Amino acid sequence: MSTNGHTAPPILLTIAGFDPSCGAGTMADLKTFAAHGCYGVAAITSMTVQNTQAVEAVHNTPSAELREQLDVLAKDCEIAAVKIGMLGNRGNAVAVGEFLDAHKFAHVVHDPVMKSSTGTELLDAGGVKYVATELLKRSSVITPNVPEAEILAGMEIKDVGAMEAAARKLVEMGAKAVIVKGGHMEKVIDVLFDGKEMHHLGGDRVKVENTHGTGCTFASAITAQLAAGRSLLEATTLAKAYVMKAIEKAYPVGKGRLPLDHFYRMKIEPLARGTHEVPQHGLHPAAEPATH
Ligand code: PXL
Repeated sequence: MSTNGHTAPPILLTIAGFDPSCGAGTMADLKTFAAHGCYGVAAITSMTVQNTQAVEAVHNTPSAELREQLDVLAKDCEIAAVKIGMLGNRGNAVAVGEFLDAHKFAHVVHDPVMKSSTGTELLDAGGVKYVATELLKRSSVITPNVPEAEILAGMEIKDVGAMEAAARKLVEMGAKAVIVKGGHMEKVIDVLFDGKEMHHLGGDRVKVENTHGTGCTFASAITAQLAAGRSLLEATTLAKAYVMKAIEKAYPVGKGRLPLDHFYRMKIEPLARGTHEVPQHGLHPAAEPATH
């Protein structure tokens, strides 16, 4: 093993789609991991063709290739936790299910993405069925939004009571814990059920409609907090605070939805450009500021 004496931070694996505009999917996940001091590795389930305005096409990774990506990482890195996002289709969902069975990961956070915020299908019907009957049993926690919880639990959700009922139903179906995200509801409450206790997580209404990648960011922040040893309730509370702040600080990159500012914390205090960052042997002369 090559080492320089430094210890690696927790290594987190995201299994999700690639969004070239980098607001959602693996890139949102990797930015969130980095913002939490973790090292992210990624297996791509799907190459989406999208910008901040729309998803124009979806090219799912062939399942055999996804398997190769997962195996090459697992045989090399000590993975502290796994985050699952867009799967694309049943074949890829099954590949992920088999991967989880082959390696017993300490934490698996599954955001059961089904559609993009602009309405494009990101998981086929067979995939939805596999998630409901098989994959949800293999996660530490699943984080559906209300439309996804309606599909997985097979019930209509109109209020917080129904969000609770759906969370209970998903636990009956085999999920260890469920967070039903109420971002689409009148009252912005997330419901967390761990099979024993029901918790409500409140929050200010932030403009989720205008942003992109909030679900990916939330699930990734939970993953990082779980890997840091926090309880699910603590992890979720901290992840919610992080995502709300990152939404508040979202900025325009293209002409469409706003990507979050995953690194807002770095701007609370200006980054110290201290002399400690200058190599001991000094900078190459070409890098010195020009004299006037
Ligand atoms: O936000 C859901 C989502 C997840 N993953 C990928 C996406 C999207 C939405 O567009 O593109 C790759």
